[in-house]
Amino acid sequence: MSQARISPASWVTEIAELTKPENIVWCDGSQEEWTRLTELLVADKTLIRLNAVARPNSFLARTHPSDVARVEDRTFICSEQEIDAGPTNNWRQPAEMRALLHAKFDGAMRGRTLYVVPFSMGPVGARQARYGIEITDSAFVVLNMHLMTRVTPTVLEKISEGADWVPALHSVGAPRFDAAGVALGEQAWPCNEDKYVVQFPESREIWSFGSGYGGNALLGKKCMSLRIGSALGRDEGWLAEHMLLVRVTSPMGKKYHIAAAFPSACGKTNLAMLNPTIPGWKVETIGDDIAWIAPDEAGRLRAINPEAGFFGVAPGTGMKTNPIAIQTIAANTIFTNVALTDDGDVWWEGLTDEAPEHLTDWLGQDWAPGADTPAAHPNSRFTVSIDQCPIVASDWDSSDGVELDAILFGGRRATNVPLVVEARDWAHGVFMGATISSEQTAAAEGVVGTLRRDPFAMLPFCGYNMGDYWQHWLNIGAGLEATKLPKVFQVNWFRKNAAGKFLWPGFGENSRVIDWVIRRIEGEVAGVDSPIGLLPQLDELNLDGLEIAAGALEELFHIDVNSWRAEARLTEDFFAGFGSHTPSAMDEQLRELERRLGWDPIS
Ligand code: OXD
Ligand code: MN
Repeated sequence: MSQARISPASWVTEIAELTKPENIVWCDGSQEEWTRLTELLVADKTLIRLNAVARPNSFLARTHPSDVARVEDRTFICSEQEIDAGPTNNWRQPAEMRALLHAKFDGAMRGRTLYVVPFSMGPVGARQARYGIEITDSAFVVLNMHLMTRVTPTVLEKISEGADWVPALHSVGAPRFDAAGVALGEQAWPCNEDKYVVQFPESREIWSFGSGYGGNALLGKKCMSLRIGSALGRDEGWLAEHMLLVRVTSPMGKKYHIAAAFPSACGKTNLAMLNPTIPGWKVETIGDDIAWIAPDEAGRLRAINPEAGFFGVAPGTGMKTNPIAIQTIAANTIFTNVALTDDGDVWWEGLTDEAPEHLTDWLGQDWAPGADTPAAHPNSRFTVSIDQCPIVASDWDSSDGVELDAILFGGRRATNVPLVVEARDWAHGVFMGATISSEQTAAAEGVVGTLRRDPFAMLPFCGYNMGDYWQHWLNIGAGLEATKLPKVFQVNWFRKNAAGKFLWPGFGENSRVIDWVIRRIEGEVAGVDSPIGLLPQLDELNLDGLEIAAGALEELFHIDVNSWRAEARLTEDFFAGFGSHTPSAMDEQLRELERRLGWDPIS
């Protein structure tokens, strides 16, 4: 459980004594701070200022080639009991990890500035907001936190009035001097080969060492909003989810709110900025990565996006795939590991059909079309404030959040999973979330290959035992009236035909699936029962103006009973991995699926 905390000032003093920085700066999230730190980082070559006409107030950073992504194998959940971290997390005994981290952080900031960044996840003062203070020795992290969170001294006032907060300590792990004061030299992108991203879910603390990149270092995101957030949600009766959040307005002018969980790199940002191809529909963005969902006084689930920015994957983002994202990043954006054009702008694979004739790639090397390596790193990113999104909902940061009407679960499945299927009830929806998966390799149609399971798209982000997390989802539903719960659907944009071609065009055409989801909410269409849930009758889908190959629609909804039986076997093994922590309701759902597949399981 959360312990009473020392004051932020005492914590900063304690950490400064351990890390021994040259100086301490308390950050306020102001424009002046942005200007000062960007100038500092341009001067020391951490940032390249982009062409001010093409991309005003925007910057490019190139990381060390070894510091380019989240480090899941170096991410730890240090609960007191190993079983509370569960089989999907790396666990270390907290005292052992604390001792190890103290040794790592001892002197880690010598010669550097220690920045204190007070931040809020969610609107300051909102019921669902939670506060944190990140200590970091990276000015680059401070700038990214400006865009991704609400950095403001008001958080310190709230804390002094008694609000709880999460201490989040970060160091790139590259001191400029050793203990004897001997200069160690400065790397272009300081980081450490030995990395630790550590969450202590009981004491709600984060310690991150060795990386300056993304989710490893911007501690408000995955570490606080998901790993610590999920543990808070378990104890306080709410849900911290890896979900986008959108408002959809129908041609009748009625507004609906949808949250959707997809594993990383399955198009969450694209769906969050959906450009509907069917006339009369409108989508407004509320969030693209994380939703905090809590029951309200009326017994409905309400959601907020705790973040304030997007940390989006650049490659594949172009005018054809996501024109809204392209408009969003027209200015005031930090790019990481994308390519640089000769006129000082950015480029990545998929931004345009053809690459410029010459680029400087993400490693700083000359690059020309036809090169063996991509110009931008596949996990290169843009960081930008959500305010810049042209379709952001005007009340995206309302303290009240939005009432959820539907929850979607999606994976990247070449086989088996239909374009859309509705859960029979909440427990069946939890089963759908628990069994999200993607094929490890593109398996042939009708054959289930090795499945990479990513339950609720939370595999790397759940701060406690995944089996207990499923039970928590069940409990949330059981505590509310069934008619007030959002409807749950499974979607799959990625099903392929036997020749390996996508059956569904995706992107803006996914609005046709949303249209069906909403007509189900309104009870305007009946669907048709199937062993795996309620499917659309084909004539219930709005396909006006869509060119789709003959037979593709039937294939998109085909339920191959043998493949589903094989999949049920894999699910059985998967559930077995959580032992007694698999809720009995999940085993019952599996039995029910098997029964509906007309299969008498040999158990
Ligand atoms: C992300 C991720 O960066 O899920 O959002 O990896
Ligand atoms: Mn994500």
